[in-house]
Amino acid sequence: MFKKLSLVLTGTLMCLSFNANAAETWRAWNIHNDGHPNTAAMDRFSALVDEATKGEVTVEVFHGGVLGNQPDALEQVRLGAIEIGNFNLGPIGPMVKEANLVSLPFIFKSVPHMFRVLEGEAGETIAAAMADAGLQPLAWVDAGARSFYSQKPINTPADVEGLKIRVMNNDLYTSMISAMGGNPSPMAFAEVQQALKTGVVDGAENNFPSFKNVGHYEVTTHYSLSEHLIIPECICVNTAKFAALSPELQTAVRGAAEEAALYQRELWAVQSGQARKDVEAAGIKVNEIPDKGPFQDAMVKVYDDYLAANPDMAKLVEMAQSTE
Ligand code: BDP
Repeated sequence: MFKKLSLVLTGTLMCLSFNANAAETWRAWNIHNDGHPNTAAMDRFSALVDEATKGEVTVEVFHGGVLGNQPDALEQVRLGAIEIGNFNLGPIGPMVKEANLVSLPFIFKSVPHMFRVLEGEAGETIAAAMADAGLQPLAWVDAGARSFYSQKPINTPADVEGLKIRVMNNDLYTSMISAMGGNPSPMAFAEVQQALKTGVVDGAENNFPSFKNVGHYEVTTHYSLSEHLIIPECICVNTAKFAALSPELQTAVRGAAEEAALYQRELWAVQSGQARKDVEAAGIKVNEIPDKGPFQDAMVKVYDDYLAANPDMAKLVEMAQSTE
């Protein structure tokens, strides 16, 4: 009798530990620090996944880019060494051609327009290509519009002439700066503040929350509302890891990502306005650029060269431009 009971108990314990081993722990990459909307949204995502999967999937978020710079982290997710993260589609463009649609300057009229494009056929094409490349998007995240900042106001493309401007890693951004007569300098996000401070670069470009969160506003004086890029972000997971989950767990994790993304968009709406106020209070001069026409004209060459080299992208460009 005792023997039997102990056998049953051992069996039960073995099952329990088997289940514990089967539970997934995912490492999540996030480049931002506390105080940035995406950091709060990724923490919320982690809590939502825990709740929705009853602890079967655990997401441990590493903030502040401690798991590496963005292009490296993206490669890690593709390989499955990091499972998931909040990524900007800018550095994904060089890996997934279709994702580069969003890195064409002025391709979107506004953030709502960007989301309409992503929710349509163009977005499906981009998501499918990303998943094929190992980066499955679970939800799209808002990253506002990117504008230039430097030690002087920029009102026309001619003001960029001769300036060394930091950009993210993507040939479209180097072409964009070159088309205005500037010198593009691709560089990891973590290095930008020091580069601005020491004059290694004369300027950079980003949205208000990122401009504020990592202190770029402390080492520049003017933020010029060129809004030349509206680049979405994603919560993206290693495709194979996601596919290996049961259908129920996939639904739970996707639902958590969608809810966290909606939360992010709400936070973004409030905190990007607040970030602008904060940097202005700290002395940053913000200048509107009422006529963006000259910037858009300067980009004609960027589009021409890009489409000549990537004729298969014309359809996606057309889809985005014809989306109301
Ligand atoms: C921020 C993005 C982040 C980028 C960063 C950059 O959220 O993913 O790495 O810009 O400029 O706005 O590198």
